[in-house]
Formats: sequence, structure tokens, C-alpha cells
Amino acid sequence: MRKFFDVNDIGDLSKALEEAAQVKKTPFAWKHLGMDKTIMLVFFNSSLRTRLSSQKAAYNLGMNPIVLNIGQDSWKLETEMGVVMDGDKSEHLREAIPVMASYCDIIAVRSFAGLCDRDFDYAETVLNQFVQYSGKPVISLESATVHPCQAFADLITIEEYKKTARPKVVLTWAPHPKALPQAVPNSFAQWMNAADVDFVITHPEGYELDPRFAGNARVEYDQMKAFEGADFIYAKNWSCPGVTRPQDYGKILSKDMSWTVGDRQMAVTNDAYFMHCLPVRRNMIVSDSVIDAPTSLVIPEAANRVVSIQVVMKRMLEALQ
Ligand code: AN0
Ligand code: CP
Repeated sequence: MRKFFDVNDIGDLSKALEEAAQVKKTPFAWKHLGMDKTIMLVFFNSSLRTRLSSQKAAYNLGMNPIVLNIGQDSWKLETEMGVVMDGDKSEHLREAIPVMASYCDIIAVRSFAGLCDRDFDYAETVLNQFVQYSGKPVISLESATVHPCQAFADLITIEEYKKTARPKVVLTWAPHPKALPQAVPNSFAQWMNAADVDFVITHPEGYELDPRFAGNARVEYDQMKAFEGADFIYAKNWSCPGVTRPQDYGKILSKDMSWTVGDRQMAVTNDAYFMHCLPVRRNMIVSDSVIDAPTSLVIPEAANRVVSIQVVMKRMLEALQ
């Protein structure tokens, strides 16, 4: 495995889920694979789960992690090509990437969407420079358009908790005070489309996800209707993906608090589990009552972040042996 961005990169999903179950049961069984190997974890943005779960997974595999916070521990890096570097950025990615690559065997990168230039973001300009100039296997730790480690952990969690062979899974938009990327819902949609689930997306008009991720998923604009009979509710805010109106890309189109997931909506589900990738804003995205209920999976879901990235690292290490 040379890169981990898309659901396709993991291959057969039932095999990946079996491997995840094995990794979860015996996390230290592959410690020999990472001996004398180093993974560079590069963060352009904040993180709690991704940073810690990546470090933990690396340790489980006997691998050394090096964490770099760009702009705090390092120089500020220029990401655009052909610019006159007379601003506050002291170094270009073009040099920084091969330098970082020379110190490690695998590179993992968190680089959020800027939400200003849709073409720059949707071309995965930053992550693709890592692929092009590192010569090393590259993992997205949430890049401009995808968060595959999260979506894989979400799928593992759904597999563990599902009560029927083909559960109904609903991705719902919810309000948030700041403009957020589309990476989490994009990947969740992509992975759910590939999994054996009945998948429905609900959001206010204008929040349509890019078709390359939403595929043929059913979209229901009436949140209550979408929730009927659901087994899993996956809440997330995202800013305007700019599919129908490119000029609205990255904007907040709605702060409608009637979309906050609460007891009213959960009442029409099939006693659904509640999921969110975290960090979550209580009583904006979800009511205290729903996130504190026994049906909330947010903690086991976060715990599975170690499992998902460990499977990815393990496969990359196997390919390097
Ligand atoms: C980020 C986002 O929505 O993409 C990270 C989520 C894993 N969330 C925030 O910035 C609050
Ligand atoms: N879910 C997730 O990726 O969390 P962090 O942003 O804290 O890493």
C-alpha cells in the first residue's frame, strides 16, 4: 500500500474489517514489522484523536513516530507554486517534503481545506505534493477533501454495533458557528457507499456533497423523514461544498438550530446509535441528552481510530519488508 486517501486504497472492505478485528484483538502481534522504521506525522492543523491514535498505533507496531507541528515547531511553509516568497513563510514545501522524507519510511499528513479556493482544495494540492516529492507511502490524516482514517474507524464501529445485516445509516448535517471542511462527510459518504448498508444523507438545501463522494446516495432534505427507522445517526457540520453554487464554496449557509440532533429526532429512529467523529460542540451539533445516552458511540468510535490507522500502517510496513 503506497497511499491511503480513498476507500479504494484499502481494497476489499470485508477483508479490511476482518484485519481490523484481528488488530484490535492482538494489537502487539506485528511489533516486528516496525522495528527500525520511522513514521513522520506532519500536522498543519490541531488534533487530539488523530495525533494520539497515530502515535499509539505506531508504538503498537514497534515503529518510531516523529511528530511535527508546522508553523509552531517548524518554519511556516509555503504551499503554492510559483509565488514570490516575500511574506511570513520561510520555507517551501518543495524543499521541506524531501527533507522530511529523508528522515522516515512513511509520511502521514494533516492539512485541512483552506475553504477559499475550491479548485486548490479539491485537487488535494498539498497532499499530492507529499506524494510527488516524498517518494514515501503517504497517509491522509484529514486533508482538503478526505478523512479516511476516520471513515474506516466509523465503519469498524458500525460493524461492531449493528443489530441487522444491512443497517440504515443516516449522515445528517448539523449547525456549527464556524465554517468547517467537507472532508469528514465526504469520506463517510464514500465509505458508506462502498459498504453493505442502507445509506441516506440529510442536509439543508445548498449543502450537497461533491458527487465524487456522495455517488448515488439517497439525499432526503427532510431530516425527520431521513431519521425514520435509522439504526445509526452520524452527525457532522460542513460548510457549503459549492457544488450547485461555486461562489458559495466554504460559506455557512445555515445555522438552523432545528437541525441539532436531539430527542425529537432520535424518537423516530429504530433506537439508533449516535455517532460523531469529535471534537463536537454540545447543544449545537447534538443535545447533551443524546450524546450522554447509552446509545452514544462517540467514545468507542474514537477508540477505533487506533485500530483503523494501525491496519493502514501495518499494510504499508508489510509492503516495505
Ligand atoms: C474538523 C473538521 O470538521 O474537519 C476536524 C474533524 C475531525 N473539525 C473542526 O475543525 C472543529
Ligand atoms: N476525529 C478527529 O480526527 O479528531 P482530531 O481532529 O482531534 O484528530
